[in-house]
Amino acid sequence: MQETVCITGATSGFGWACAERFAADGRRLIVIGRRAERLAELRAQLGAVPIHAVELDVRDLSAVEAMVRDLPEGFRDIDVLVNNAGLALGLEGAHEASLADWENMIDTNIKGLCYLTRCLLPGMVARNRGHIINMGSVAGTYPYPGGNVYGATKAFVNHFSRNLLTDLVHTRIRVTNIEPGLAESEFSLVRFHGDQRRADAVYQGTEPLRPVDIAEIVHWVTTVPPHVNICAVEVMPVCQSCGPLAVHREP
Ligand code: NDP
Ligand code: 8X3
Repeated sequence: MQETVCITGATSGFGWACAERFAADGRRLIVIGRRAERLAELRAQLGAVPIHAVELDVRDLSAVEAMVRDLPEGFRDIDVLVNNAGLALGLEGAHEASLADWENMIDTNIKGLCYLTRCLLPGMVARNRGHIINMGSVAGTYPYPGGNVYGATKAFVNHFSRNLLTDLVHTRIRVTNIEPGLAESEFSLVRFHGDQRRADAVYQGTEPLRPVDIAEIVHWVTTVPPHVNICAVEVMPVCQSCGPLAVHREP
């Protein structure tokens, strides 16, 4: 039977690359994002693959519920959910960061991910079959200046993934948290509210991870034998490491 894979945030970066990777493997796809023109582009690029594209804001619970309710025949039994939609906004210290940005990150990275999970899990449990792959981050483990709420949302994703496993231990459902480090996509352009020069500077002089690197890992965790669960994958480019603990010294 052909597996159905649902990918949020498929209009760019990791999500787009995951759609290409799973399409190459002959999976049936549900691709989700807010930008309709990108969804149309993705659909055109993937050609003959069975694909259901949904223009959806994951922060909107009733829209998520409607999306699940209205899934067309052939796309209802989702085998893999890639909870990838997410964003960082700003890099200011906690005392000067934008509260609107904080709310947006919490609503997208935490609440949106919970909405998709909660709405799709009952079907997976009823079928005793499924895999939830959450897009965490190294920022969920290692703090850095200005990471404040973004890092905290990814720490939520890490712990939520582990808690899901405990709730689902009586089932065949798998849960994986992918935790990438520096990767080049539209991530920094979004973080810096469209400032291309600031975004480019993030990757200058580095060889960052590419979306295709992450897509390979996301695909791989679905291909191990059914009794094996890859709980978490932390991945950084070779040019990155975790920093030393900081000590402030008076001059
Ligand atoms: P991109 O900005 O390239 O892609 C983000 C995707 O999320 C887009 O498809 C965007 O689609 C979608 N998205 C954002 N908000 C919403 C929303 N409210 N509803 C639906 N879709 C939404 O970034 P990446 O591919 O790099 O990021 C993907 C995930 O990986 C994120 O969760 C990010 O936090 C995480 N990550 C990224 C790293 C990096 O360095 N790049 C490292 C570690 C983790 P649209 O705008 O069309 O809605
Ligand atoms: C994205 C990686 O280090 O920019 O989650 O926060 S980082």
